[in-house]
Amino acid sequence: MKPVLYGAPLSPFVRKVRLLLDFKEVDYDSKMIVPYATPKGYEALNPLKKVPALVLGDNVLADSAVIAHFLDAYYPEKKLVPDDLLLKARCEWLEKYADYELSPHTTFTVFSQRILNCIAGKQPNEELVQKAIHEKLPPLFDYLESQLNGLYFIADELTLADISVASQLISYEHANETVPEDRWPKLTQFYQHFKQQTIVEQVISSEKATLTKILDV
Ligand SMILES: N[C@@H](CCC(=O)N[C@@H](CS)C(=O)NCC(=O)O)C(=O)O
Repeated sequence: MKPVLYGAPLSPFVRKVRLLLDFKEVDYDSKMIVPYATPKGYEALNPLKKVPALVLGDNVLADSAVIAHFLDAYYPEKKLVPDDLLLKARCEWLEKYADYELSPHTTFTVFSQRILNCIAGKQPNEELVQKAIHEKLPPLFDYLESQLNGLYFIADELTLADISVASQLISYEHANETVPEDRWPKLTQFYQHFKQQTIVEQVISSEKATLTKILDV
């Protein structure tokens, strides 16, 4: 029974689940659901009408964190959530930090203003974008910088915490912004290393192709 992931690949929350499935080498199907334009009936999969949602047989799950933790336990090969209780809690914290602290700025301001507005034929509000880049994100990046002691956020291995943070930074980069290396060298090194993995390169290049296609229309 293959899981079916509903969502749009440019969503960082969908990307998080896709990357988790790809790293775990789990075969899955995808169904395109465009956020803010969900088809009638989608609320049966996610009552908030947000992406992602996941269907596995007769079971339906909503919310990227819920989905990711379920999938990690359901397919126990190559665990991406640590078993150790304290490391697991730290992983959950960093995932929550990415999903709820970074995303309002990386995704819902910078990416939304520059990319979604462009797709909708609207001008970005650069004032909001600049405020996110220069006022809102620096303290959040400072915290992430303080949490890194190498190439990963937790111990010496890839976890869902890395995937969650990087998923937000990928949206930021799609909107032509990166973390400046001179101010946040550890975060930059983490992100560059994360992106160099073949699985991530493939996801990013397919997203870039999608973006080019949408923006060229
Ligand atoms: N906490 C949720 C956030 C999901 C989310 O906000 N998805 C956005 C796309 S990036 C969405 O579907 N927005 C549509 C809406 O708010 O109506 C998760 O992790 O799944």
